[in-house]
Amino acid sequence: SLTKAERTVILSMWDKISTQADAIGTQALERLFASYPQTKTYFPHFDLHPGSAHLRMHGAKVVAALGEAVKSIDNIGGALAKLSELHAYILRVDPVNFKLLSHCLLVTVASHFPADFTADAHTAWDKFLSIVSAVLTEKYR
Ligand code: HNI
Repeated sequence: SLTKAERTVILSMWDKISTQADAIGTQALERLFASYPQTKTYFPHFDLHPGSAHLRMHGAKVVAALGEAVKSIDNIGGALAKLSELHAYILRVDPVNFKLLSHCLLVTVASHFPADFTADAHTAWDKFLSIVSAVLTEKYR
């Protein structure tokens, strides 16, 4: 779990991230679909061209969910319980894809806030995204 120092890093960087939430979500998805095109198979009903309305809407939703996790950083499982059921029982996204999206989110945050993205911040975000991914994949069987 996150140390007190790691929570502090996440909470303080979130203040900045939330001002650019939609752009960060959209860009992370653009990186996901460009670098790992196999992930596009989960979105046959979306227009996945860079900057499309679907990408922007979905990017905003993903980052809003991360914001809920940040707000409930001591109870991420509770905050994302509904989403966990959606991804496990309805969407059935293979868990390997969470590592790919987490990586793209990490790179996007780093590229927006290079000065904040120290090695310690990198560690904190990597752990936070692993916890979120573990919650969203824990109901698989
Ligand atoms: Ni995910 C829907 C959040 C990882 C495929 N996803 C959502 C929604 C949120 C969300 C929020 C919208 C729910 C709703 O409408 O009620 N997804 C997250 C988060 C992560 C994540 C926070 C990890 C950090 N999702 C993934 C991954 C994939 C994925 C790795 C597949 C590559 N998600 C989907 C699909 C949908 C979805 C598919 C449904 C899209 C739609 O609107 O039809």
